[in-house]
Amino acid sequence: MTPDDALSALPRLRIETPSWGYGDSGTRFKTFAWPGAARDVWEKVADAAEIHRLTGCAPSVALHIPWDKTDDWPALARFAGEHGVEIGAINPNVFQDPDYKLGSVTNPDPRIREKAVDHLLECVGIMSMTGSRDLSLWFADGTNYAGQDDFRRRKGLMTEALRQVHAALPDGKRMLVEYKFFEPAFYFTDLFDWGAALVQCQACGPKAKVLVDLGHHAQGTNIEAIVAFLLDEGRLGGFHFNARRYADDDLIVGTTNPFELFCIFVETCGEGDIAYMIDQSHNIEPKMEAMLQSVLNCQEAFLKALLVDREALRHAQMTGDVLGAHRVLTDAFRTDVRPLLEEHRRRHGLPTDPIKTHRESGYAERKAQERGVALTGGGYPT
Ligand code: PSV
Ligand code: MN
Repeated sequence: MTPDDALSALPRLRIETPSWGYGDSGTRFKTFAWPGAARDVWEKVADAAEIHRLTGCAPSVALHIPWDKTDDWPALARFAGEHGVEIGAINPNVFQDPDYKLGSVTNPDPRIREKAVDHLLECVGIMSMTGSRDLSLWFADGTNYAGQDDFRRRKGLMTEALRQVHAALPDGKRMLVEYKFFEPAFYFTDLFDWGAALVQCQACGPKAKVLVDLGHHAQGTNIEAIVAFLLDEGRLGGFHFNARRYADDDLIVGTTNPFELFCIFVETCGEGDIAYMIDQSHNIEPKMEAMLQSVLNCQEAFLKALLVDREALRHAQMTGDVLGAHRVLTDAFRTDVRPLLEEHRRRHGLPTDPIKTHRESGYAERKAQERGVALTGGGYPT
């Protein structure tokens, strides 16, 4: 694509930010309170709106239930609208209640399975009130030891639960099924990879799509190939961005392996209805600046992917020019797109240097004054 065409296509990129990235969060060792971190869902939405104001490409915020529960969903949706953003994916939580020690929808106890499905259906109800399109499903279900439970029985229980949710989804809504090969279960997880998630989605119906989270793969997994396969099957529904050097660790996307991020966008940028979302919750970084950096890293990688000379790539591929084809990609990857991004921001009335503008705006300092040090806003245990 020419730089001009790439600039016209750039506004296609919309990245959702997660409410849980604005509250306090930590590791299992310590949560450090961040001065000014959002304390409730209203403050999280306001922070998400500020990120959108600065970037112009983060127009929605994902919620996690019950962390973000409110008794007036329409008021929250209105509040979001007044701040220039929408409520995005609804993420049920079937992993923190003590009942879920042995799993949620694949728990051996039918009473607990029913409780989990009820919560998922409650979240489908919330989607209607917030105007959300996607229900984003991740299960901590799994086992720790060989023999602990029966793989095939659990597979059937997962299908049964997902089908109930699929049947309850109104037209135009989707369910995104996220896989993860470890944690908190360490021997087996019920949705251990994209194949398991895809099979479950196919068993449910067309509203079920796979969600790929960058941090949920073994070292060395070729994630861009997974993305290509799922797109080809019409089943790639969403993508969670983060960076992980060792395992799922919530670091800022693009900081560990920017080339991988670029290669993923090379596969997705032309196609599909993919919900791109940041799934990070920062521990020692300034909350707002970390989120801003994450969105900007995605935008930069996306723009580079748009610049790939597809015709030259195809020609090199078809003529067996192995390194020529590779160089078509690296040429685009190596392009300094900062001047183009500045031009894009000028055209759209956005700050040309969003991080500088954020730093100079005093937003973080003002919020620190107003909100203080709370250690209450996150969903994770403190
Ligand atoms: C699980 O590790 C996950 O990636 C899921 O998307 C959750 O909803 C999210 O993190 C927040 O815990
Ligand atoms: Mn995720």
